[in-house]
Amino acid sequence: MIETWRWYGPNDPVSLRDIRQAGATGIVNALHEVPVGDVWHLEPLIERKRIIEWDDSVHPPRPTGLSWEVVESIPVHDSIKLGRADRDQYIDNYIVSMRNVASIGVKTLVYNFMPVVDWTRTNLNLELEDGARALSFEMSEFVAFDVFILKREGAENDYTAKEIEKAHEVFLTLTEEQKKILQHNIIAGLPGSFEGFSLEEFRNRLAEYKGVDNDKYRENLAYFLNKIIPVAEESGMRLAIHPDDPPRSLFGLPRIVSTLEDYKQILAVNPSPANGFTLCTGSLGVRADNDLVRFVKDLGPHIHFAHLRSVKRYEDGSFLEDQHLKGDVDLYAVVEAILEEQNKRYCDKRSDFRIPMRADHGHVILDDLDKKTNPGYSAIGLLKGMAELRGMELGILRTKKLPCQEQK
Ligand code: DNO
Repeated sequence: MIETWRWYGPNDPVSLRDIRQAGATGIVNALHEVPVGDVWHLEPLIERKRIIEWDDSVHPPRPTGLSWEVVESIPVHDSIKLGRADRDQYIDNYIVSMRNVASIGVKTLVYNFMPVVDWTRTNLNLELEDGARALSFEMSEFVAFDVFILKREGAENDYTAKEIEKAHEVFLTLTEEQKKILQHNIIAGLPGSFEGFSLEEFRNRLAEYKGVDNDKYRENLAYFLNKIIPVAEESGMRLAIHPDDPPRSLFGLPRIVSTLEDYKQILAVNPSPANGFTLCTGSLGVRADNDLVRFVKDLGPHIHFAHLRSVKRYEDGSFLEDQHLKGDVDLYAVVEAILEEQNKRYCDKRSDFRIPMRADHGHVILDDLDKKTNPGYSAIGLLKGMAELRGMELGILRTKKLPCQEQK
């Protein structure tokens, strides 16, 4: 696999040097500063690529040894998601951005089709027994926010009486400060999600999705895909849609990238090799009925990127982001399946036989506990996860008989 690392750009507290020392060779980056819907112009892309790939603190500048492998993500404008009359203009912008990204040599593009909220957690600082801090999603806190803080119309119909009762108990224990933090965690936008809202803005945004059910939403995605897949093909790009995180409906919104069936429907829009997926094991792994090895076996040639992390699932739908090799996701089995897929590609002489992966979200541990870090993206926790995954990959490659062995 190609070991990549998500870097948030020049303001990321994790430096490119840190990333090199962690052993990654690929960078995952985005122009986070560009507003959703605007074009990503060539100059800032070239500049960003230069910063990533060239160290000019020395003269003459020398290569950093890092290459910009993946763009994650160019966000998709609401007009496209909602199928509004002005969507073509935003799709045209998207296409210009894609061409610009391809022209600087970045060929893997992540995007998502989650409505209104991107990845969602209730707690960004859950203290674990050993003092480490983790991200988690507590169902009753989420329901408490939806029903008692946001007071979304009809919210109570989306939950069982028991869930609402439990959420009410939780709500009553929350201080004003805790309510604010909960609201902030859920709707203020996590890193990489591009947008954040106030309560009022959030209500308005949700209102726009009234009447957009999964079928309609799928049509809107298909319309978008039918326009961008030919562009990806022409420019040698691989599209990698990111799954819903968590993989179930939130706030009564449509959700169409949560299961293997969903992935297959996306592929059915156009089976082009360019039409592909991010296998995010932590997002998909929140559902016990998602068999992740099956995803790799059934969709193998279309898996263009892997986010590797694990979650611990709870009965009521809550989950905790666990250590990479702990929790309920069997990453050993997933990595083994990915290596088999790589081997098939190698036998088939595909030039993209090495699948980029990144250790996704680590715990905040050691010195990072005293630092300001991006939720999920503190250096030492990610370094630990990546080192564990790297060792596991090597172990599998050394012991497994693969028909076209050489795939490093
Ligand atoms: C969280 C990430 C998301 C993801 C985007 C993709 O860590 O998995 O931010 O990158 O949803 O568009």
